[in-house]
Amino acid sequence: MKQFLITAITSIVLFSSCKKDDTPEYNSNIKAPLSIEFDNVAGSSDLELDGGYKTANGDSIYITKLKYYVSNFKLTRTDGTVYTVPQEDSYFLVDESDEATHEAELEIPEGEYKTLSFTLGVDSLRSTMDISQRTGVLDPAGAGADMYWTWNSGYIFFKLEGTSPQSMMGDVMYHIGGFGGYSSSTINNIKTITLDLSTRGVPKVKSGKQTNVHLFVDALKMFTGATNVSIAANPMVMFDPFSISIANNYVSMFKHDHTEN
Ligand SMILES: [Cu+2]
Repeated sequence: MKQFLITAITSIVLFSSCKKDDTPEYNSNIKAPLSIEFDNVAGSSDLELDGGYKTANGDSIYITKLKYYVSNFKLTRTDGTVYTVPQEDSYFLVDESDEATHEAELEIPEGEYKTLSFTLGVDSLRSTMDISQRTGVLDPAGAGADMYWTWNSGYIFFKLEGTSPQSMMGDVMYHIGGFGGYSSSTINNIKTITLDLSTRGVPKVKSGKQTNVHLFVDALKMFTGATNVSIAANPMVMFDPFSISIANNYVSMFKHDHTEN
């Protein structure tokens, strides 16, 4: 009887201590899926191709194309340690016209993460690598074909095209790139984006489930910030010093909206 009581009490204690522990156990040796969703918007509206929008300057724009590279993902755990996604698995080309490209699928160690950081564009190291190291979305003869300047051997990081009544020729074209070139005196528009994930839902990454960090990307931010962009004055910007002002504006287009845990 005494033996039975001890066993019973022990199992109650074990059972209840097990039940009380409702924080999920993470194993940082196990990798689990985390998707980063790039949900393109235009101000407070969802972005639709051929949709008409107003810029901060009051200009009208009909956006027909929006594409940009995101790469070099890094995540900081709630305990402050950092996980860097292996570089080969870290290049994505978001294309508004192709739904399948709106999520960057990552595999990262189980855990809770408070900060997300990534490059908007393609880092200079990869930009100058042999063509054999630039495959998939970086293949200038394939998926990256309209995102590469052969004359400049560099990627277009961000491309927005459309039409506007404020443009003298009707078209608008913003092709923003510039990795710094082979000498440091050329345009460098590589931007690092860092987003706090702690206030709108910390992702709890665990194997056996899909976790999604949902970002809003406001394309109209390229027209406003330190420089208000007038379409009449700058309907076409490519590899040009004014691209620096546009890139300084569009760094603020990313916002963490929520997380699906
Ligand atoms: Cu969502």
